[in-house]
Amino acid sequence: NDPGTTASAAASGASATERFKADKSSAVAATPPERVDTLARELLEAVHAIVRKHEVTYDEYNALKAWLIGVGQDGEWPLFLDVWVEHVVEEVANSSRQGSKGTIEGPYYVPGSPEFTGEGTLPMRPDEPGTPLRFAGHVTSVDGTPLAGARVEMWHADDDGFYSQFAPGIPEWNLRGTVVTDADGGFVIHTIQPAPYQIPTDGSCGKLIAAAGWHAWRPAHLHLKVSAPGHQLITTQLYFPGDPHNDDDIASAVKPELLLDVQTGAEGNQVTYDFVLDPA
Ligand code: MBD
Ligand code: FE
Repeated sequence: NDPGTTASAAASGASATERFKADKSSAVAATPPERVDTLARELLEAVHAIVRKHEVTYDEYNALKAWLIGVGQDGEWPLFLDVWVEHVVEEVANSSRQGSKGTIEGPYYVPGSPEFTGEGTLPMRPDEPGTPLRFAGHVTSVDGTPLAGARVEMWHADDDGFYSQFAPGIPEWNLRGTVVTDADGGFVIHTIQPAPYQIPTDGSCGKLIAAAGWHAWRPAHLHLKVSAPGHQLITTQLYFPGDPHNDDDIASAVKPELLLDVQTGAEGNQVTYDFVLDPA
């Protein structure tokens, strides 16, 4: 990336916060008061118990207060919550699913990416760096019925670990696209293989990571949403074998079922992965 167009935590955080407000903040009105009472009270009680157990000092309390203020100012609430909380929400939400496993969405999904039918290439720059990847598969129902007209949306970071619409200087729909399955439920997506990804280190989440002595890495990953009429939508991510961070993802979002079996070749890499959807 050019100097001067380098992504900052505050800029990508502001974009992620606006994205969330536009797409998802309507959930607030739908939470009944009994649930708010129970959940907010138990969360606060858990905090009180930690303060007592560890005899938290005023200095530590003020450090927490300063940090929480910073998370909001940097727009990093979507990042913080999706990295450290969403994986448990996903586990609870999808525990009874019979079909393909899913995992967290993360903060960088944008609905409405360019569509193609059957086979196509994600929008990318003419000189897009990275190893070419052919990703193919089928979408079926849990009873084995092929699902024609299913939608497979894919989005992922570029070779520098940046997402279009959240980092500056990248074309709007770069490495984001939607393929509609053919009559057999099949699809083929051509893209480039993403690189391991570090969450922004120059914002409040990065400060927490540094202060705690953690690392900021996620393994390289493809994000997907797979949907078909009458079926449950699957939000998932797929990972590449041998990535050093498959075992210590900062976002705890890797599952064994989500590891790809990639074939390497002179023309690039190839992989197949099928999606099985539960009835709605
Ligand atoms: C990502 O790219 C991501 O997938 C998650 C879950 C959190 C931060 C950045
Ligand atoms: Fe991601």
